[in-house]
Amino acid sequence: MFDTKKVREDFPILSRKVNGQTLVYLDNAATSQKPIQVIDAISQYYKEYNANIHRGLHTLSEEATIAYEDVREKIAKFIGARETNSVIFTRNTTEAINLVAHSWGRHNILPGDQIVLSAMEHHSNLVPWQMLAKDRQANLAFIELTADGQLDMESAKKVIGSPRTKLVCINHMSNALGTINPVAEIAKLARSQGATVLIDAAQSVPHLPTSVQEIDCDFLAFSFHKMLGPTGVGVLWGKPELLEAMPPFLGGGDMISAVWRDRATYNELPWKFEAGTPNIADVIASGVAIDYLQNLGMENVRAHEIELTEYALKKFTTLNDVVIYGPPNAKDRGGVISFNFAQVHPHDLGQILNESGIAIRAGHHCCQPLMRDLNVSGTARASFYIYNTKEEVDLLMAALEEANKVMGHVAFR
Ligand code: 7TS
Repeated sequence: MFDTKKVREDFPILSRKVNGQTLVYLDNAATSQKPIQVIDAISQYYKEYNANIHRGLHTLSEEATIAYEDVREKIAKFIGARETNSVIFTRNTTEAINLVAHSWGRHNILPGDQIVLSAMEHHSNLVPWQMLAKDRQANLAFIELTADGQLDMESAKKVIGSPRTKLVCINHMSNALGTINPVAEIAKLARSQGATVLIDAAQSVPHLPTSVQEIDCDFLAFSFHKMLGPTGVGVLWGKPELLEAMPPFLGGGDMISAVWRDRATYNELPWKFEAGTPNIADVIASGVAIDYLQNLGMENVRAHEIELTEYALKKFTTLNDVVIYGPPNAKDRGGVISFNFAQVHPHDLGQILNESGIAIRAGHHCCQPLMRDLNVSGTARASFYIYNTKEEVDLLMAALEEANKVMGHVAFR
């Protein structure tokens, strides 16, 4: 296990004050904070070797190209992918999923086909499929959830088992419930129907050891800003044979092989899907984020989160009038705790906690259909990462107790 106190020293933002109190940052499911090593890598690139990649013959361009392409290799290893050219850089998870919806979806989904999702998908893994279904006259079908916020596997078998199922898109870890989904099992079910599988790994790659070979999926999408990296870098991993067969998503520079007035041939993988100048500095810094996580060890990252989540869940049960969503056991969930108090609106809670320097999130978490199923307008959500401590959980609990006392009382009057 790593030393959390030592880890914290690498994060300059953690020593800032918010409303006179030391920041307690518990909004990691939205975006993580960045260690100084990542911040420095960005400025080092601009200070020392800023140049466009893949084009110049000069030293700066060569250095930038090597640094950029090295990150692709690191990512392939990090997610257990065999081929480096199966890693495509995008802006974020959302763009990665849209790439598949446009490029694979519009060439493979036929009228009457079924796209299977779950009832706990983020809008990013829902709206692109709604758009595709509308475009192709296909249908969406949903795996329902159990009362404790897990996938109902009977429902999964039934829905995926339809002979019309062509595509299954599911998150590995829910940003709203924290649930870790049995994605390998889902992928196996899908495969037995000959369906293609996309995993929204936005919450899992930052927090769990991940292997695309073990999951045996066709596509996997995630964002670096949730795993110590900068904003503006996402990844789509895809099986090379699928990516080879897909047309480009965006047209322009870098994605071509040869261009005539009336036509073009396309570059090979992965560049076929990377039109225009990419986010060079942030991709390079994302490589440093991977180094950081690998130094800690992803098994240790996971163990730290189980420990914190178990600790927090136990403390939550001592609070009055609180409902916790998602699985009761920390081993079935990531470091995300969604909750509501009977008498306090989650937005009020967020504001009150902010007065104590505690950053949580309140709202629908981009999961409006799930909120409707839960019959709530939103939830309050605390989410942990490598630098969070039990002391911070204690501060959260004390602030929640106080807020419930004050606001619950106001509501009662
Ligand atoms: N999928 C899941 C499961 C997510 O949690 C998020 C972002 C996305 C997709 C989209 O990622 P992006 O990088 O393209 O924005 N989730 C959250 C959240 O929970 N609060 O803010 C963003």
